[in-house]
Amino acid sequence: MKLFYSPGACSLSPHIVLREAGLPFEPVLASTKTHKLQDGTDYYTINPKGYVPLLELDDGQRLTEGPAIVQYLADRVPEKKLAPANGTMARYRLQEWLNFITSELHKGIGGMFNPAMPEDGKTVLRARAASKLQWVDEQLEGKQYLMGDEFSIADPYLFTVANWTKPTGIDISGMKNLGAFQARMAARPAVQAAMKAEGLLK
Ligand SMILES: N[C@@H](CCC(=O)N[C@@H](CS)C(=O)NCC(=O)O)C(=O)O
Repeated sequence: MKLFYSPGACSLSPHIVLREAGLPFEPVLASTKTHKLQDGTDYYTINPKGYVPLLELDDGQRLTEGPAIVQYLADRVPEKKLAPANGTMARYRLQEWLNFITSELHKGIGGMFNPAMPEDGKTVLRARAASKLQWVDEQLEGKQYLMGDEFSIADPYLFTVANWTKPTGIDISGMKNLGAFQARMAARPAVQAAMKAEGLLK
């Protein structure tokens, strides 16, 4: 498989999941700024949507949308228990988290990276993201991970978007559970390996 990614972008989530899953893959850099691969290929010819992540399967099929990609990967290795079994209530709980992160956090926080976003807009997005993260912080009370004491594919997604609070100026210093979650995630070998591979860690 090939994972098309850009350093530190939302593609870090499936990148971590690939490493947690222990599945062989080739990371392919697709800059979100230039929309070009390192060999000059126009990324729109690979993903007409223009964005990362994209997972190219061994049979050539291409899968987009982070929440779909991470579920596909988890279902490839059920023995790793990265996601509850399909059809169970726990799976819907996982999907509840993935959808919350993608629609309520990812797009709001990510929007602040848009150079065309005016300062007023950033202020609104910052406050909105902070209140949603405050809610996440409350949900993490007494838990190691979003789904409880077991790691799941929702966790790298939250970790990735919560990392964006620093460059976007969202203050999470008072969110102790979220801070502890970020530190717990950062200590996982798969997270460190993915971050090193993306040049985010030495
Ligand atoms: N709906 C997509 C959104 C992916 C997305 O927003 N990717 C960003 C990076 S975090 C990107 O590649 N932006 C560049 C662009 O849209 O051209 C998903 O959840 O996978």
